[in-house]
Amino acid sequence: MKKLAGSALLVILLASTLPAQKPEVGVPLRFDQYYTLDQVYEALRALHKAYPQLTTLETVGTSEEGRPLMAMTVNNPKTGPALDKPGMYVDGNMHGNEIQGGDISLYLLDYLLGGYGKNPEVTALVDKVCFYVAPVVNVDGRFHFLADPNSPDSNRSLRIPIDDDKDGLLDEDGADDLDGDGNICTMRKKDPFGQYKTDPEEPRLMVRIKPGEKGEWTMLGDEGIDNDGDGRTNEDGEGYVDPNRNWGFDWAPPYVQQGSGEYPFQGTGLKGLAEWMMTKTNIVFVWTFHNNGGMLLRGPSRKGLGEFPSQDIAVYDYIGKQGERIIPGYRYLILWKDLYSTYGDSDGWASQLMGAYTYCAEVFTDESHTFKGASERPEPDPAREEAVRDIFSGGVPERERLKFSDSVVQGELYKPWKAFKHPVYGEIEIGGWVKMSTRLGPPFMIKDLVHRNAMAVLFAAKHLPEVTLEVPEVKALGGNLFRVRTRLSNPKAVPTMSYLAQKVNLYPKDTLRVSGAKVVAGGLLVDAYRDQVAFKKDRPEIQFLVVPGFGKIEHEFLVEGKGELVVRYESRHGGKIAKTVKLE
Ligand SMILES: [Ca+2]
Ligand SMILES: [Ca+2]
Ligand SMILES: [Ca+2]
Ligand SMILES: [Ca+2]
Ligand SMILES: [Zn+2]
Repeated sequence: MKKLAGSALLVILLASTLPAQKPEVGVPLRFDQYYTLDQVYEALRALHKAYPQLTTLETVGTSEEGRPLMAMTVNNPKTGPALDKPGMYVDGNMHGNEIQGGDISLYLLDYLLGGYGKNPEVTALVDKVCFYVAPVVNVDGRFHFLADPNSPDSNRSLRIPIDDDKDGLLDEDGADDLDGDGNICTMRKKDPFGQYKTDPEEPRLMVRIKPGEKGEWTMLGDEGIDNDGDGRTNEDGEGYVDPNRNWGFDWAPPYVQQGSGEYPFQGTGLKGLAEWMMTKTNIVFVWTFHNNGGMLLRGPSRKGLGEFPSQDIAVYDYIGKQGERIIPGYRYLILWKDLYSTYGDSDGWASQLMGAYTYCAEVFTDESHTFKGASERPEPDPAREEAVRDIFSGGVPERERLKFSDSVVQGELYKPWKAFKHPVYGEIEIGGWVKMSTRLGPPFMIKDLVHRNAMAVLFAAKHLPEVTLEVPEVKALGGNLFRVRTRLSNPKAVPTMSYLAQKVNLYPKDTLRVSGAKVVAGGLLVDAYRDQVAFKKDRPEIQFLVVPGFGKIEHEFLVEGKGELVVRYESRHGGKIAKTVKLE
């Protein structure tokens, strides 16, 4: 062995004994692993540092445990202030364990900012649209899900202690990582009178026995002990306040809607976010990322809220069906009808109180962890395709997911059963699906998922209203009298105000104002060929209107005067435009 100088030896020793340095988060961001909460913050700061002109980074709320809820605005100030452009709002990770939304949001930001000035489509979009992105809504949830032992389904809640079992104690008995492997897995016990037996096709799985069959196992639920000695195990874990049942529209108490919290917007971060959103009056789309099942859901969240106006459904269908094509395997569905009814969710709040078009994307499909070759797949059954209600029962069986784990990620998703001595149950076994399974694709799948979901958002963003104002006619009628016709047109799918917002008179419609001359009469031009005008009786110089999707709206004014006439259009969702014409 070659003799090493003392200092060189020391370096080698240090390198081999110290833990690897956490790689710094730099731009462009990487999507080969899920970001921890700290890395999400770092990534947002890195994006802001790299693109200071195009971004604003704000803390819009503070969580129960004091963590900042951060949101980034992407707007090019050279093409106008943010509020003068149609707004696209995106958030993710409202449920603490549904972490992909955070990564999709970061990808969207990185893609927009990195592509600006390079890709003409992206450049045009950033110049036209204002993006509001809150990658992680449940910051405490993301932190704890990744840092603490969990199952794929735990740590969804806001960190508001709730006495779930009404015993006077708060969050006194959550699941426990008995074997210290960082996962909350499942407990089973050998029991000749148990209700389960070993799956004959897959010895790691258990199946329920049929009447007359001999049992082999009793399933004891999530890993854990009875922390408070009340005879029940894991009956009161953290929360539970469901951040997507705590919004202030159509909220219902917990005895009607489980997990709704003690009152609407009890979540401090959630409240801050909602208040911030309310100031962004230009938000047209609210796109929220959850997991899982491969669904692009639109409202209403409850049947009792009534169906959306048909013109709005046309918009939802147009965007939703294109989303299905961009993200293979995803289905565009209706929340209450195809999934379940919910009270107090963010979709209802955003569509009914902000007048936004709202999609809830349940990302990650069972199909993506299937283990069937193309020739092994059953022919599509048209009857099943019709029955979208069967979406959960039609999932990929555990056996198949286990084969996927074995062969595609070398067993990483499932812990083999291992003996454990439980203080109450005695000799048991612990094993099953690990935290980073089931709802979350393994890291090699992240990039495809974040890219396709971000592209569905971009398709919607491309269909935000793009209003043009023309003055096709200034006709002298003699004296100082002129006939002026205006045309507002929009070649995109989305109108400048949702029909739901119009129906409930949620906020003032768009305005078209004529100034610089006396407006004698003015109104909607119903038929340009026959000169039919629906004249507005009072204040004809201000017209209230909505520019439809893929359409136009025309007005006619009779004005008296000379010189310059100014026509000004203002809209929450359609921007601001002014045009000057000469009366001569
Ligand atoms: Ca309790
Ligand atoms: Ca464990
Ligand atoms: Ca207990
Ligand atoms: Ca426990
Ligand atoms: Zn969710």
